[in-house]
Amino acid sequence: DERELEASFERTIAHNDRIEPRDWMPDAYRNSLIRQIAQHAHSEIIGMQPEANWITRAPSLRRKAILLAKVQDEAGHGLYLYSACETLGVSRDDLTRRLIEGRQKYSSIFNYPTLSYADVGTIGWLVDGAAICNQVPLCRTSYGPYGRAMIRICKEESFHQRQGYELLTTMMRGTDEQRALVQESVDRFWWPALMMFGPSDEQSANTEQSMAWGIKRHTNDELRQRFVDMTVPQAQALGVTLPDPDLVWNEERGAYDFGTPDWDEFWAVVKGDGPCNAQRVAHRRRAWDEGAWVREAATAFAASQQTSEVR
Ligand code: FAQ
Repeated sequence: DERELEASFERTIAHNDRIEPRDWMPDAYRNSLIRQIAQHAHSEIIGMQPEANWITRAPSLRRKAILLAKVQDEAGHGLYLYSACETLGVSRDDLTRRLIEGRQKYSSIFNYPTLSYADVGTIGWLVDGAAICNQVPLCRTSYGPYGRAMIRICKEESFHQRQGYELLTTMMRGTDEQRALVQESVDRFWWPALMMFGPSDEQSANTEQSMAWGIKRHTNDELRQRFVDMTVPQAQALGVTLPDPDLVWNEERGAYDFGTPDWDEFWAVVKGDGPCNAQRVAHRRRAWDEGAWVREAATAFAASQQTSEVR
């Protein structure tokens, strides 16, 4: 009966074992997973746009090949994640509709524009760097299909992070103008990258329950701190300044102190008022509409195959 099933679910969570698609789970657990995995999938797909903006203007064949591969990887991540989400009983079509109708979110970071080629490097270094920090613990999330998708995604994100850092290293060894482009790009992306981890723990509505269910393994602030501590030495090695006057090593804590992100800006972007929100969603909607004939043709073909099998 229901009580027995619930007790079995709680035992699985307490043992840090995995919940699998056919297992019983509370509706709230299922819905919270759909919310988080769908947002994550949407982020990967919408996240293709800012970098794709530079594919046709890559400075060399080598850079173009790297960038193409990276943007294609993001599409793949979106597809693994939509598949993981479908195991919870929602269809990809439905999820895409929720995105283009503004009923589901995607990461705030992709609502900022990419203004120079240095942004390709900065996104790899900081945005993929933040994504790795957030996603490595998600490999141990309590829902099996999500955790398994994360393993492969994290390996690819590591490559993305390295290519970004390598691009910036090359520019920093170049001309004064190139160094200025890198610094300007880092100045724009630093705070939005910190916001990727979500609101502060006091403002985070979902963290407590998600931690209790083993969906999340760390709080937003813990991961933000980990990211700062990991990134400061990399900034020093690169020779760029992070735009935070309060950033200072705290001997006692064995960690960096840092300033407070502009949370008003964060909530405005989350609610749809960032610099590129309208453009990003409109582009996704256009791609969806223009792809309608492909979906219809595929469905008609599948149906005709079924009829011929019956015959
Ligand atoms: N943007 O209660 P919490 C990538 C929402 S990496 C927009 O703390 P939670 C790789 C949140 O949904 C980026 N909304 O929420 C890549 C909630 O609203 P809701 C994707 C945000 O879930 C690189 C409300 O605020 N990664 O794509 C954001 O416990 C380069 C309150 O927040 C993931 O999605 C935000 N930054 O913690 C691709 C990782 N932060 O849902 C292309 C998986 C919070 O109640 C190029 N997700 N909100 O309506 C997570 O780890 C979590 O969902 C958090 C948020 C940490 C994002």
